[in-house]
Amino acid sequence: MKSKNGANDREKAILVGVRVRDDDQWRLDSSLDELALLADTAGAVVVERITQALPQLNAATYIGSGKVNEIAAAAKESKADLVIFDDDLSPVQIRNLEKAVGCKLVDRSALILDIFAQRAKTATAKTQVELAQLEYLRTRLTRQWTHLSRQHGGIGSKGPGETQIETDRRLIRDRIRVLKGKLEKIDQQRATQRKNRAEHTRVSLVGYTNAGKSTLMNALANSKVLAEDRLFATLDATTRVTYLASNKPVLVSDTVGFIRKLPHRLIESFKSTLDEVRESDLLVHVVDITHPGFEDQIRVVNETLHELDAHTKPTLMVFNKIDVVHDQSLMNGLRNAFAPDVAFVSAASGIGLASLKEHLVDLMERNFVEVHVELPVSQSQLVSHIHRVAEVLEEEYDYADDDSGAGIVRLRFKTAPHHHEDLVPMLERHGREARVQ
Ligand SMILES: Nc1nc2c(ncn2[C@@H]2O[C@H](COP(=O)(O)OP(=O)(O)OP(=O)(O)O)[C@@H](O)[C@H]2O)c(=O)[nH]1
Ligand SMILES: [Mg+2]
Repeated sequence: MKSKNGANDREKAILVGVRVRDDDQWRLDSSLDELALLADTAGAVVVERITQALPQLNAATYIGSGKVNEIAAAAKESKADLVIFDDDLSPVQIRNLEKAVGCKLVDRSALILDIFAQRAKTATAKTQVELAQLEYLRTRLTRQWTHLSRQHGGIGSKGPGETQIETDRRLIRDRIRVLKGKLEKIDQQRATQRKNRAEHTRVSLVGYTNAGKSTLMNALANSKVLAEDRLFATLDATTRVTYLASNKPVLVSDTVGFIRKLPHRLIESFKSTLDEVRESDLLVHVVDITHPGFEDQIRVVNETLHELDAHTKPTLMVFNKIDVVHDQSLMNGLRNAFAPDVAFVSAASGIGLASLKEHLVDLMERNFVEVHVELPVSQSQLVSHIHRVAEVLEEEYDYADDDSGAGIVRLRFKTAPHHHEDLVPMLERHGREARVQ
């Protein structure tokens, strides 16, 4: 990793954060702490932090002109290579600020995109990141183009810049089309894989970046997914089988971590990876209880789940890293707040894993749907299918008195919501179904 090399070849960065109206200082500080981690992950070394409280934002430069001068002076003084803004800026604001400050300037989204680009390993992740980057670039080019065309506007003034930008835009558009096509193929492959695994109950590990999802996945499934003390160690979904208390296997998926102000286009580009979350039966929301801002992180994860339309899924809250925390009253408070669907673990040392599995079974049982159905015995294939995807609690055959072999089978079974959805049309066609909550 670049950032582990000597400090000399690392870019020097100044961080800038803004507090608007009633944002509190603590929240700004913790957001800047996180921005510093992001900068480090991207390979830069932070030389200074500059903050400003503003009654309202400046359309042209985001911050006030006095602050712009202060940043310019600080950049000169510390020989900074770049300035990183904690909020997203418009292309115009970036251009104005770069001119005034005299060095490269990036916003939070661009920084996150850069990290994703550096860290993407799998073909899927690389394709998703490239798409997000091009979408980001495209919005910039569009506006720049408007700006240039106004500058050089008028008859006979078609400047070379404009032609170049038009060519760039076309190239970007073409490339975006190719990447979207690639992702569509990946989506189809993944959908087929998911169909092949459809008999299993599916659980996704979700949570803030660095919460310990991959470590937990490794502990649950005995796997060796990369887990490290870096933001965005995982950029693609990995799925493994694990066994809970019951003899039915479940599929656990480790996914990309969430972060405050995750660029929207990244979420869209990561659709293939995040479909895993959307199509799960249950979620395990992993929280780093040692992080001072873990409550904020929970909120950010919940908001992102909302954006993915996965916020209504049955969720087990799992507070991780309890090997480091010994605050009993904090844990009691959390247990009460999230009861009954809460567990405390140390994924790294294995503490609490048995209890986590019990909680997961419990959550599953409470959210699974119980079905009573009567089917003609001739529907033996459907009956076998039910045995595969559900836990059959009762099964009773009733044959007609004649020798025709006709008769009915009464079944009572419990199954995951997604199996129930698939089964309903089949059951409606062949039997009389009664759903019991
Ligand atoms: N002390 C302690 N550290 C842990 C525990 N679980 C994970 N960690 C550490 O937390 C860091 C992040 O762990 P990961 O499993 O990579 O976290 P992640 O949620 O997968 O992170 P991303 O993939 O970046 O979103 C690593 O340095 C782990 O060793 C734990 O139970 N206790
Ligand atoms: Mg991970």
